[in-house]
Amino acid sequence: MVVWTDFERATIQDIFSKIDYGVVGQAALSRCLIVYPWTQRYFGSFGNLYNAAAITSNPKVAAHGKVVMEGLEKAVKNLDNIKATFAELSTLHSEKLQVDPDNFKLLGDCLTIVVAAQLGKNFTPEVHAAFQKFLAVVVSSLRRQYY
Ligand code: ZNH
Repeated sequence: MVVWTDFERATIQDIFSKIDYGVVGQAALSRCLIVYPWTQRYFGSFGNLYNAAAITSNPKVAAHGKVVMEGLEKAVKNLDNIKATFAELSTLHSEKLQVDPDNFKLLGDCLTIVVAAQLGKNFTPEVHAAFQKFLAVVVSSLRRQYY
């Protein structure tokens, strides 16, 4: 079982209360699709992902970025039960979407960059560590239904 300190709980909740899911989700998913273009293979129905300008102005990318952030919000609200919270989502990514689970870490790293840029000097080493731990638990929970 994952144990969270009061500081970690407060930090994760604080980050999610401050960020705009639409802005951050769009930026993180766009970054992932640009920096790791092979991740585009899962988004064949999203239309034009031809270059960075097309990706960052694609409304489906923006909408999906927000959906991912709303998914993460469920984890924030269930910090003591992330694995169970994400059981269904893990099965969906494994069996239906067939997303290579290594991509969860890549998207998580892109999200860290965007959050760091938004928080500026408030993104201290301690805040980074708490956020990184949160993402690690999220990634391992999303991997859980893969075999
Ligand atoms: Zn994912 C979907 C979340 C990652 C791909 N996703 C999805 C959803 C959600 C999510 C919530 C919706 C579901 C339903 O509908 O039910 N994701 C998520 C999260 C994460 C992720 C939280 C981490 C962080 N994904 C991911 C990645 C990828 C993906 C990495 C690749 C690369 N997803 C996906 C897809 C889909 C999803 C493809 C479907 C979309 C549509 O719309 O179709």
